[in-house]
Amino acid sequence: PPVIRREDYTPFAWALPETRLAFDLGVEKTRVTSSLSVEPNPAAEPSPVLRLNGDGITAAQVTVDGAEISDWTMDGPDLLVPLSAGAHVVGIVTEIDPSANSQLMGLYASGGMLCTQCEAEGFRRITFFPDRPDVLSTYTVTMTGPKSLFPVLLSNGNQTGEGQNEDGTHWAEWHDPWPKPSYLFALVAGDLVANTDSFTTMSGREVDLAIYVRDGDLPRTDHAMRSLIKSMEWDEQVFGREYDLDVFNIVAVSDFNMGAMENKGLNVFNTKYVLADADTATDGDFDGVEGVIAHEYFHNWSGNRITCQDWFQLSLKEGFTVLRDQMFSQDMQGEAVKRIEDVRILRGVQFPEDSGPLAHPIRPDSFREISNFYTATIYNKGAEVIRMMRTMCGPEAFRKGTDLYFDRHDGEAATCEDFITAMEDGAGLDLTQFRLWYSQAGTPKVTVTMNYTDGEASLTVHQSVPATPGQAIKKPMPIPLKIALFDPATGTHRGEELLLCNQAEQRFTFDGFAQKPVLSVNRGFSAPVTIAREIEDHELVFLAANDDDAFARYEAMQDLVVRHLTAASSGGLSDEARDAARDAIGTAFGAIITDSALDDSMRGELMMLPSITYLAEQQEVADPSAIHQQREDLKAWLGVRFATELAALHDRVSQLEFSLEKASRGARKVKTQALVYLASGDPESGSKVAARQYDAADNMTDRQGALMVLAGLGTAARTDKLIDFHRRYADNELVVDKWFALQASSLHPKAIEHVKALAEHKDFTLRNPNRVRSLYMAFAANPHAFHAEDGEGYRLIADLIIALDPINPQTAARFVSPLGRWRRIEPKRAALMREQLERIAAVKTLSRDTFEQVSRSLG
Ligand code: B3K
Ligand code: ZN
Repeated sequence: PPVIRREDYTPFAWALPETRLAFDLGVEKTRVTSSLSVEPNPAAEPSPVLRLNGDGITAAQVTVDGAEISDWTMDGPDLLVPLSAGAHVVGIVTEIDPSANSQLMGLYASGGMLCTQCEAEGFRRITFFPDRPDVLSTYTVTMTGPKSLFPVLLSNGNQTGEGQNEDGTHWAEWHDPWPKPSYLFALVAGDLVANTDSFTTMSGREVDLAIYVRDGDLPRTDHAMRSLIKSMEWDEQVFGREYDLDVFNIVAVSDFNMGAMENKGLNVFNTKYVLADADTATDGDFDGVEGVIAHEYFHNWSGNRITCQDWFQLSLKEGFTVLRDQMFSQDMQGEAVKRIEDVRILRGVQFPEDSGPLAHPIRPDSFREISNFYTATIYNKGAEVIRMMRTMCGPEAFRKGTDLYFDRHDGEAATCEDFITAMEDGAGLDLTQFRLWYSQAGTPKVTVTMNYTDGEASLTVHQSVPATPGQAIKKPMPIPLKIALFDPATGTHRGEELLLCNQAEQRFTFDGFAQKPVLSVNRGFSAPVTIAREIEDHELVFLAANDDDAFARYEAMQDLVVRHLTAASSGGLSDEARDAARDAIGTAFGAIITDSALDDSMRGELMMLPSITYLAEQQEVADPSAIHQQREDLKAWLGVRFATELAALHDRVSQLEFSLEKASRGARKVKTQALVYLASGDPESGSKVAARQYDAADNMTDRQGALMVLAGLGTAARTDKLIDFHRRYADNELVVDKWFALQASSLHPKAIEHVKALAEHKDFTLRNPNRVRSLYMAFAANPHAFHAEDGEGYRLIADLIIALDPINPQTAARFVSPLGRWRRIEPKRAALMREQLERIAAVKTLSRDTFEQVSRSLG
């Protein structure tokens, strides 16, 4: 498959002011008749042919200005129509089989309904079209189909007509007045019911809201509706953005490759991000719904009104929209805890990506398959980069910058450069050097050392950006570091400072200290970098107890544990050194679980040990089983050392009534955290507490938490509760997904055997991405099982990739990156991982998606 390069961008030769689509709908056969009005694009080189992209489709008929033509040709998958200069109407008929579409790109069938997914290049599987984001057109869509099968017919924009036919079919016409690229097209036809509401916009326009689901799912849509309304309000208040159609529709679909899709006026969602009630969804699931609803809604401005010139600009809409949804969730749920969660995701997923074979800048320079670039780098690092702009200029100036961006580029297909320039002009930033964040991959490493003499503290900040594939040499970047210097005697500091570090090495001095201050650095995670600081354990204990920046407090606790586990798992830690480190960790941990000034949801964050992935990331070459072992040992030690306090904590929070309020949610978080340590310290009694928590649960958070702990134990309660859980929720596919995931991610020594057995379970299928992910993503993210010494975990994932690739290449390719980490794993396992990558590479019929990921990983 060819490489596509950013530098090769040229505008399309033709403009398409209007697009008419008529769908004659059937699950096995759908006929698509398009009518494209085209005219030469004055901004492009003229061309005597109109190139229309296709993928796996053939044209039954092609007309130009009403007359059938026969001199059209195919160039690979694309249709070429010769055209003289001037305006024309090109008509094309295609026939497709939605029921055979297992890739879930284009028009496909899911549980009897028909739906679409077009981003990035799915529209070309429906009809021939210039399927690129910079060709904007106004769409009018007519759908006709049997009313019994498809009582609901939806597309983008506003409904403009409907009617019955004598043969039992009916039809609907939808018109979207906003010109849009083809990737934002959507169609849904099915037997659905709706939760409806309405919203009055800031200028007083009434918008009808509807969330469409299968019949039985209606009671689980209230949280999604509330989230939508809150998102609409928030975007008006915080970004000044108003909604622009008379309707906003959301449809929930069970078979979906990702979370959701922001199609204009018709968002299509994975059921996982719509359906939630206390019995079937955890607090985390509730937050996921709120965050994804917000994300897709916010795309209406950052993505739809202003879209991307080409797919290299993907972070223009995704990075910005992730920042917007993070800010929204921070406002809804509390700033500190949400920030910690977002950083945990960044470090757990994006940092490893940035230090591995798939590293790429947030604005990539080339790709083979764009689906492979919907990554944590484009999304989450992209959000961090824009967040840094906001940190540097402050919220008011930032708003001026975004206002200018929306104003200047409304209705356009823009570039990251356009966004940067609008920020410079509107927010008053000079981003000349900052642009490097768009072009350089790799997580900067920052080292901070402090010299203290005669009342003066001087900080030396050194930065380097590691080499990444295709980028050997890097330049220093502007890194905004928030710091504070604490007086250890008083436990206070004299104000936060923002240091802008933009050279390889810099020195900052501060004076007037009676004794050596304690450094709190990268407060609020002001820059997406790794920090190495010279600091004593007792100073970290001090910060973990006293820092007034919640993130920094969390970070101090993490650092304390990371240092110890890194040393312990690389071997050669003396007994005295271990005791000293555990003592320090114990002091900090004890303070956290007993500090009555701390709210429980923050307590829950502070109690969490760093993940194995994050710990492995700290070492050039890691031994996952050594890290796992040391981490488990520490957990058990804490569980024993604090058995009384943890039991008391578990008791206290178990008294609280269920509600979705902050205090009650915090209590649930701490409840399962306490259980985790108790069970680790004493599996027998922990199992009893877990079984009690399971039985007493009146909500999924407590029930899943208890079952998660039980799934890792070898007790009888494990089997009992797993059977009970499946029986209780057998008809709820999202909860059955949890049942698979809990077993695949368990600490049980036989997790790998369990996964093999579950793959044969009657409820398992490769056709449903949620189910595949619930078993195999959970497994690939379970280090002790995935990294089994004999390589069985690697083989299992390779087998999956090979089996899934012909069915759903986009989802299959997502499983390559866990194997691609081989360079950072100890040599024996690394060889076994590589061997599996080579086995996949040897498959002749590999999809473009999987081929690209495997070859980069071997590279
Ligand atoms: N824009 C979509 C992602 C589409 C992924 C296509 N492979 C969802 C989102 O980011 O909001
Ligand atoms: Zn998005």
